[in-house]
This record gives sequence, structure tokens and C-alpha cells, in this order.
Amino acid sequence: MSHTNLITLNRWLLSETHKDLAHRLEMANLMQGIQLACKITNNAIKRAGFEQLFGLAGITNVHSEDVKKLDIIANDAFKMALKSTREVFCMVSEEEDSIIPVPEGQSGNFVITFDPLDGSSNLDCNVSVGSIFGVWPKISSDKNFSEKDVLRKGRDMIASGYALYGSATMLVLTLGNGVFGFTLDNTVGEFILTHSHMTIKHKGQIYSINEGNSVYWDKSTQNYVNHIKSNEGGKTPYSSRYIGSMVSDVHRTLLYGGIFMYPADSKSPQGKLRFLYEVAPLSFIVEQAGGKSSDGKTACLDLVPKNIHQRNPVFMGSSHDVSLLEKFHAEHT
Ligand code: AHM
Ligand code: MG
Repeated sequence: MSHTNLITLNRWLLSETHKDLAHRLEMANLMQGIQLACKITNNAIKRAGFEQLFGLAGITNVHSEDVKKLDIIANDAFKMALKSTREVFCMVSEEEDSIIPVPEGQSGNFVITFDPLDGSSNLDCNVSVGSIFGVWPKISSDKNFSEKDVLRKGRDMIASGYALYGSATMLVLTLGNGVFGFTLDNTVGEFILTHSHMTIKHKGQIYSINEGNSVYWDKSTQNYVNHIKSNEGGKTPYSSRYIGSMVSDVHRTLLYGGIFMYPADSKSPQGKLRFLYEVAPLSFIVEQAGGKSSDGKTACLDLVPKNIHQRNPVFMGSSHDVSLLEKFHAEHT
């Protein structure tokens, strides 16, 4: 190992300065659950070829999508690892229709939303996938949760992050005080701090969108994409990169700058990506890194979902790029 300053995620969590020690310990404990779920999921993905874990499970989920075997393994890992921390009040998962309760006696103070395995259509061809999570403080003072605990503004989140199962496995996290990236060192089984205070460029040179949907786009998206691709006036056209795994596309946007887009279009009038466990947690990361995330008009973190699986359009990345997109959007509304 060539690290000179080995800070594990566990040690970093305990030393993170939050004024209230009890809160810091609760958060550190919760994050232990999240990193355990990510390690289990990582392991299952890496061993899938040997253990017949690729392919479909033979059922569909609440979104009528085909569920993969690895979707089920990751969802179970998140539910079990989080419940066992005793810090969770209730959970929302992409894979489940309703709010997931935590048995009485095991319940804590945090509401967690997660997409256990995002980009799973990429699994069988060995392309990077990820997990996404968001953390809100609970609202209900009694033992029973209600929808008001989960139908919340993104800005009320106190932590969020993602795991990227790529050429290296990373966990990228914010507790509302900047963005930090940890890389899994498989030899010791620990996430090690490798990316301190991650920030996103003010302006990038890459756009990321499913261009196969361009016939369904509205004028503002069409005009904006044409604008950044053009070389009029000696401009350098933006490069196109689209993996089709939101975590991977947003991670690249965070590191290299540019804009990731999943707009509303005539085929998907609300967009495709879901607010509570895809858009909001990654918007928190991008804003904490100095970037912007918008639905075209409003900062995504200021939106409040009406149901737990609500979708919304999203444009996130370098602040210059997202602001320009908003200008194109304003011209057509
Ligand atoms: P999933 O959670 O079912 O995997 O769907 C979400 C994924 C995102 O990772 C990605 O940005 C998007 O779907 C890609 O959609 P499309 O194939 O329509 O471009
Ligand atoms: Mg997803």
C-alpha cells in the first residue's frame, strides 16, 4: 500500500466535527450500515459471473421494470444492514411499493431512501453500476411513521451519497459540509479517504443525455443541446458521454465537469428518474461540490415530492452549464 495518510471512512466519520456528540455517533453508526450494504453489493456484483447471479429474477417491481437477481440481493443487503444499525425510523427503496417499516424496538431517528442498484440494465454486460442513498431526520414524534416523514424537500436532507461499483469501488458522501470520496481497498476491506473536498468545475466540456430520445424532446432541450454541440463563432463543441448508469454519469460529471440530463419528454412527461432516491441525493452531492441541479426552472433540492416514487426532470453538473440550460428553458415557457 502506498497511502501516506490512511484515513478510513469509519475514522473520518468519528472525527467529523458535529457539535452534538450523540448525533455524530448515530450518524457514524448509520453509515456503518450503509458501507456494509455497499460492500455486500460490491461482492455480489464482482462474483456474479461465478455464482449465476446475472439475469432476471422473473418478477417486475412497482415501476413495472424487470427485476434482476442482483437487484434483490442489493435491496435485501440495504434493508438488513440498515435495520441492524437501530438508527433507522423508516425506509423507502426503489424496489418496494410502500414505505418500509422498522420493527418496534429497533427503530431510530433517521429516514433513509435508497436505490440499492442503480443502472442495473448495465449489469449483464459488466458496465459500472451504483447504489444511491439519502438521509433525512425523522419528523413524527411518536413510534409510527407517516408519509410526512418521507415526502420532504430535498434541502431537509442531512446526508447523502452513492457507491460506484466501477474499475474501483468508491463511496462518495456528503454530511452537508463538502463532498468526500473513499475508495475500497480490497486487501483490507476498508473504504479509505482518497478524494477530499471534491469540487466540480464551474464550466465543463461534456454533455450526458440519452440522445436516442431526441425525437421526443421539447424545443428547449433540443435548442440547448444543439447550442453546446455547435462550433459557431469558433466555439469548441462539447463531447458526448452517456453510460446509462446515473451514478457513473454523475460521478464523471463531478470529476470532469459538464452537464448530466434526464429531461421530461413526450415519452416520459415527468422524466424518468425518481426524486427521493435518485435525483435528491445526487443533487445534494452536486450542490455540495459547488455545482447546480435543476428541473429546468427550480433547484431540485427545493422540490417536494407528492408520492414516494415520484419522477422529475433533472439537469445537474457545472453551475455555468446548468444555468445556461435554465435560460434556454425560460425562453420556451
Ligand atoms: P434503474 O434505477 O432502473 O437502473 O433506472 C435508472 C437508470 C439511471 O441509472 C440512468 O440514468 C437511466 O436509468 C438511464 O435510462 P435510459 O436507458 O432511458 O437512458
Ligand atoms: Mg435507479
